[in-house]
Amino acid sequence: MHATISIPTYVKSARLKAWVMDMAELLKPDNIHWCDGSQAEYDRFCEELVKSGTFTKLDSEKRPGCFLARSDPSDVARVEDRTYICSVKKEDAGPTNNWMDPKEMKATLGKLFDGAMKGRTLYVIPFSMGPIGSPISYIGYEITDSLYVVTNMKLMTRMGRAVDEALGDSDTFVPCLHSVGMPLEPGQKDIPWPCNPTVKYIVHFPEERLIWSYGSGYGGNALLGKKCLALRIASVIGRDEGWMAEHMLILGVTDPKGRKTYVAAAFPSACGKTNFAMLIPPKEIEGWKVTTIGDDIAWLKPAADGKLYAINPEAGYFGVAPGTNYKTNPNAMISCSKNTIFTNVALTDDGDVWWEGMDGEPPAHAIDWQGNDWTPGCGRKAAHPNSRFTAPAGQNPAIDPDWENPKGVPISALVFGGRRSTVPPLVYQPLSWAFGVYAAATMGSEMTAAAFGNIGQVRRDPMAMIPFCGYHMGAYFNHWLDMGRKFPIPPRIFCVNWFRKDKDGNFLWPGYGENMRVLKWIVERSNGSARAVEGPLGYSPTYEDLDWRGLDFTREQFDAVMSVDREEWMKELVSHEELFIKLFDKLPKELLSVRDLLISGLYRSPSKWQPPEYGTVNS
Ligand code: O2Y
Ligand code: MN
Repeated sequence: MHATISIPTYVKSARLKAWVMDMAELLKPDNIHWCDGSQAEYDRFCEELVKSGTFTKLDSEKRPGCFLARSDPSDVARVEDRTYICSVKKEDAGPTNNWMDPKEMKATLGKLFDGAMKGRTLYVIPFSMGPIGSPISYIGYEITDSLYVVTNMKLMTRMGRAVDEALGDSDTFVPCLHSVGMPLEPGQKDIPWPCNPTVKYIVHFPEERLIWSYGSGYGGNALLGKKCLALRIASVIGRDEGWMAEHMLILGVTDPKGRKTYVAAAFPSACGKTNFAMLIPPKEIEGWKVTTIGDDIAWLKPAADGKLYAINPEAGYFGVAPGTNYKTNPNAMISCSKNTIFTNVALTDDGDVWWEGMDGEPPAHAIDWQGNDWTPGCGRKAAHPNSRFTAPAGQNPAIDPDWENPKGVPISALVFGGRRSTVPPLVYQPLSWAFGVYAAATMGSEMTAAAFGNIGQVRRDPMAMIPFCGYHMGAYFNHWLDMGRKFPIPPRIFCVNWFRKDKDGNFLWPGYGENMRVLKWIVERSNGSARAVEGPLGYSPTYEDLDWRGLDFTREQFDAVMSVDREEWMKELVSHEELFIKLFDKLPKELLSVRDLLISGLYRSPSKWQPPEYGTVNS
């Protein structure tokens, strides 16, 4: 006996109704629930999750409206090796994506999904990526058997009846199918974190704009609006429609005269992206303020006024907890102080949460992310390194007043940064859009964990999009070059590196709030008011061009973090070859010319270049 569907009368889309009915027939759930997205529904679901043991309610004074979930130890992060782009032709997915023939993949997954929701409830989640009704937004529908996913989607997206009403009788939505891959036999008791410990598939069909995810209940594998829709599928839609879906934060900078400049910035995972999105300027940089539009994803569209407009398609933060504290990111700490779902952090004896790197002393005792007793010095981490808080974006004290503006905000600068202990300087501005695309295409990060290779080895992560581009990376570079031709004056491109170290392994730049000094120069430069000198990589500030009020940072220190070493850069440019050879069939050959120009620029400069003292050159 399987469930019958009762589709709300306000649901009008024939395609949507047919898809849900087909899926229900395949998945064979015991019950079906169409989410209305109301607070009452969310509260009821949280109560159910507490009863089933998935959620622990936290202390209502210390963390009002907050819950803690512990995942299965086999299900703690995005699984890149199980993520597929199933384009019709293999060459369209490119060499940086896993690929399988879509028919073959559908046959494999069709068998897994057959009866996958037996003993469970099928939830239909209507969601909008971006403000409901914005011309830049996109509607998705996620079918899932995980109530944890439903509650997280409520915080991360605009979800519920208003989306059904906005869709009306249109057929334009992205169907997203998700199952934890653990059907229940009659009488079988459920477990707090159902998943399939051995079989996981995160699959995208770009031509059909369709997503199928099986076996995992965690983060980017299961909250399908985020990486799957808003990046992998949206990057394909953007390529086809002339816009860009990017792995970028968006922030607003207000200067002392009240003028606002918006900046979008791409950093690979583990480079302090959320901290930069919520940066608090040092008090000495008087009158400057940073506000947040988004911390992870930007949709960027050219508008009729010749400018590039951006929205944050998300409505919440799925932020990494360890290392977040009132020094590194006070705004994130306040964002997750209430109405938040925590996943895989530690539970303290007084009903609060704790993670490594939180302010103050560690608790004398806690329950760790696996549900075991934990004490300081026990030799284990209390929180999983990829533990998360899911918090509503509106709780960020620095949220920008225009974060839900359906028009988006005009972007003046695009910033790219990797994690490199040597080679790239603190900041520079490539000479042109094409030089900027080259720099972004070749950005990389040194491994901090052995997940992808040897520690210290550089992993190329073009535009921080390697795990998230839904098509061939070479074609993606071409799309970037094309986009630059759409504007009378394209946004300025900048490269930053907060992570350069000296010979003894000490960071050369203090980072965090001090990054405001670099951001201020970027903003002033984008608005045409900051000076720069031309060097081998492009334009750079001199020591005099950065605002040093409140920071003791000498000219020697500045030279050390800004220098460009010809030998190092020659090796760097040679190492780009590996990526270019990999992508050669679709690589825009313009990028090879840019590299030639960079090589000749390096030869024309001193072997160790640093920004000259102001006044010694024309600037
Ligand atoms: O492991 C996951 O599922 C989360 S990954 C993630 C979450 C929020 C923002 N960015 C990322 C990322 O990997 O870039
Ligand atoms: Mn991310």
